[in-house]
Amino acid sequence: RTLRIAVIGTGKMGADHVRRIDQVISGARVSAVVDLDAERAKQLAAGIEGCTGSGDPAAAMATGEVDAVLIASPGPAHEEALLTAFAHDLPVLCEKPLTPDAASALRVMEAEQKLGHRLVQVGFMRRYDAEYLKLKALLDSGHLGRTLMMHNQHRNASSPPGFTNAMLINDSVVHEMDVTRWLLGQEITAVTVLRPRPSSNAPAGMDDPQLVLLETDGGVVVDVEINVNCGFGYQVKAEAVCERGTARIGTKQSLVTDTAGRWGGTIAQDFVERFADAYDREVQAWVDATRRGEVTGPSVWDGYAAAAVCEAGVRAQREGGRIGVEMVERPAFYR
Ligand code: ISE
Repeated sequence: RTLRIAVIGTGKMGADHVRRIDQVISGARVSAVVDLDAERAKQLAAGIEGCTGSGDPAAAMATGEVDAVLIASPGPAHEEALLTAFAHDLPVLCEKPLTPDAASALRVMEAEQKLGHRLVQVGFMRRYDAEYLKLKALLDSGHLGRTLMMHNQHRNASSPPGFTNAMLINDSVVHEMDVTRWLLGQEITAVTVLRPRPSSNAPAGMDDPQLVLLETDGGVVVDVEINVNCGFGYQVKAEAVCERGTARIGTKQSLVTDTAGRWGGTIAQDFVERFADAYDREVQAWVDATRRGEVTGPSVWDGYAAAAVCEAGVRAQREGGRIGVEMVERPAFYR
């Protein structure tokens, strides 16, 4: 039966997911959209058959007209929405970050364990990106030997209004924290943050770019250039340095032109464009699993682990030096 989805939050990501479920994904439809700005929700709903728009997530989840929930509101609103979904036993795809800090992520983890079954897939979409999947398969195959280091570049054309140093970690570098854990199958144990002089493109009060160093319990060292006002476009690159070679992604040049004495191509301008296929695959996988009565993909444990690393990252920004990650032990429930 067609899955009826409530989408909570209709900002850049939420609106894109509404379009995706409505036009790209099979086996599901958007039955409700919810936004603090109820007018915005109603406008969006008006374009979709059988869809209602409103301003209250709890009321939307209580109607009995919803089979699953996609949470795309800002991070600080996630915990309440997740706990409400749990109360109605509704499967959830929750955009990253799971919650903005480790304590709240831990509360969500405890609530899900109390239910006795998993309900949440966390929206770490890079795990569904074709290039990242190839890199993971290669590293898992062992052909290059053990991974020793990873170099990452994470660049945005510009940061949205209100973006802060903490969000640079919690909203942006959180992706590298998750893919590091996923690619290597290791936990991150320490974070160090270095700051060059800020770019004159950086908004007042924000230090951009920054260099974030992660260390793992398997002895791998990972660097991340986070650079969210680079001006020229959206770029995510990663290179694994292994014992018998290196592997690089994000350098793809799908169309190269030669004209008027120059050669070149284009650069994606934002994550909605760069990761469009990954989001499609992620949401389709969630819908398919939900219809089978299963929960797959990144779990609340992954969301919690990333939040714990973020917390160390934000402390490293504020206090300087190398900050150890504090994490509870992985519950058997998430093994
Ligand atoms: C945004 O929230 C994302 O998730 C993007 O993937 C990231 O590149 C961007 O920096 C974040 O603000």
